Amino acid sequence: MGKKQMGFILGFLFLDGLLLCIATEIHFYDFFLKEANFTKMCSTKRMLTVNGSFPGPTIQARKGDTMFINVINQGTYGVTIHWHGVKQPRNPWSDGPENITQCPISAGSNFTYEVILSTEEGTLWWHAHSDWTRATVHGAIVILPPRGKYYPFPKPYKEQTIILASWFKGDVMAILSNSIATGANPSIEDGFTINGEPGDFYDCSNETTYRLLVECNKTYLLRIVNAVMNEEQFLGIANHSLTVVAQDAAYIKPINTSYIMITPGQTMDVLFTANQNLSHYYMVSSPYHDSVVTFANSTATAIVQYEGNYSIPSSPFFPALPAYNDIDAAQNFTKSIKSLANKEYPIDVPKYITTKIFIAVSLNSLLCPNSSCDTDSGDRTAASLNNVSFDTP
Ligand SMILES: [Cu+2]
Repeated sequence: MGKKQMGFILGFLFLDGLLLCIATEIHFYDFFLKEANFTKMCSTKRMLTVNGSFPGPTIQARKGDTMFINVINQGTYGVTIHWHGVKQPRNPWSDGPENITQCPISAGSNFTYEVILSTEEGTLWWHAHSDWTRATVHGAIVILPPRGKYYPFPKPYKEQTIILASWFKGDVMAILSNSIATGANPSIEDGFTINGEPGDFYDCSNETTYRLLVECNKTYLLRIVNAVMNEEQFLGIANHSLTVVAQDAAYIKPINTSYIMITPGQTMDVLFTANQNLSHYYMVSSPYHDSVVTFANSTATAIVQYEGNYSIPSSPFFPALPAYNDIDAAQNFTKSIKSLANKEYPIDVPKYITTKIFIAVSLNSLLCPNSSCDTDSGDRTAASLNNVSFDTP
């Protein structure tokens, strides 16, 4: 696809008189931002993509490598791309937030990002960082261990990225600009997708449901990205237990569980073994929602399908996920996440604090002239830090 070539940097380190040779690689990708037609849930729309695909292309490197991604904007408005979770030490110029570290890449021009990997290892993702374009412009970043090293868990038979996303039948830019103009909340998504497909429970979606073919007794590594716009998600696979081994490109103490709860922007690496009877099993992603605000209460499905000869069930097995408002289930899962923090993967948490900073995060009312906004109060809601909101320049 966009990958052109690869180079090598050889670094030399003197340690206790030993000459160590560290090879890191340079990777080059081309991202063509362009509009494409997609039909889902019985309706067709034109939307911005990278290289015409939804989700966009996966980019892959090893820990410590550098990636150069040339973004060529063939769309109709300015966009930036953010490399979510890449720390980019001393390299904010390639971080991507629009109007924070760079101007938008205007239509008809290009910009080359230098994405420097340092401590990250596992799965991250990239997404547009302009308005709501990330709804359709996103993809996975796979960061393998350095050459000669391996995962701190048994080698999976195969790996698969699983990208959860929102699907809006309308144009996301129009939804956002309408919300800004009227002050009303933006309309909610029409559904959710797994690897670009809504699955059996949505209209006009049976034929395209994403299927993961598995071989009996083999173990698979799922690199899960929650690219959903605003909803946390519960995810599980019927009859199969999951083992979470990494989160946000950092290894954790393995968690055995029947479901995960993953927030928008979060990534998780999850192992599962195909150790059930030859059959079809639903992988289900549905929202976790603990407030009274309206949300898209619907379910995206994929099918984990065993290879071999057997009679196909009339309907795949369905997992028992927590109820959408099960706060205990969400918190119990989140509380079980602990850094791997062993000898080979140590962590360095500062223990002596010299300065305490209090930051109040809140949702406030922003007054509209003469209560003219299209909301119950006539004013709009806006998020703030220490009661200060933010306006892009
Ligand atoms: Cu992000």
